[in-house]
Amino acid sequence: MAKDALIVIDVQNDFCPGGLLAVDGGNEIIPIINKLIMRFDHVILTQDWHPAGHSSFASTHPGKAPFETIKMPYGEQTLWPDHCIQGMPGADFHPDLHWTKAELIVRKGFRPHIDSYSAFFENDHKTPTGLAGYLREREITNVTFAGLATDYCVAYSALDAVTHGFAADVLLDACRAIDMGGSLATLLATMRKAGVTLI
Ligand code: VGL
Ligand code: ZN
Repeated sequence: MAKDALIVIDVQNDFCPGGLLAVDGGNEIIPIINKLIMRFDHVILTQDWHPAGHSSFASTHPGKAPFETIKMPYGEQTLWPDHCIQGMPGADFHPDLHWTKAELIVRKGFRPHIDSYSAFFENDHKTPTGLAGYLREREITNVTFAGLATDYCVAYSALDAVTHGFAADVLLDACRAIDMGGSLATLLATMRKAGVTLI
């Protein structure tokens, strides 16, 4: 029998209006996500969780500005404004998010030299977060994604879920995108092709 979990991606202050890497309308999805949290038996949250001076921050690379890209040993990396620094208010869940029901919080992006968009793997696509093993041990087969941002952490998480053999849905009304250089359209097409169900 299918067993479902809701995975709420990065609904943190820094990704909401007023935050350091604000996603347009990021706070608008919170009431929808709160309803989903009530409906699902199993809820998992993720938290972008960077040490200060993280290699994905433009400020760490002299002469680089946010939203430029650089080559890292694991491939192209977009540089971001400093955001979601461990223990800072910007890394907290948004105060309106009803997060207390969560059974697991997965933190990612804590290795200084590698970024992590996906809840399953770091951006080298090799270093696991442990989430796949957790879901398998819990016998969860279907995962539904909501949160921020559609075209980064949500998309990469959904794609990796399918790679791991989970059925993956993305509730687009419960997500908002960064949408840089057509990234939203690209990632929506990539997800569709990979077998992610976009709702
Ligand atoms: C994210 C950029 C950098 C996300 C995290 O949660 O989508 N995007 N770090
Ligand atoms: Zn980040």
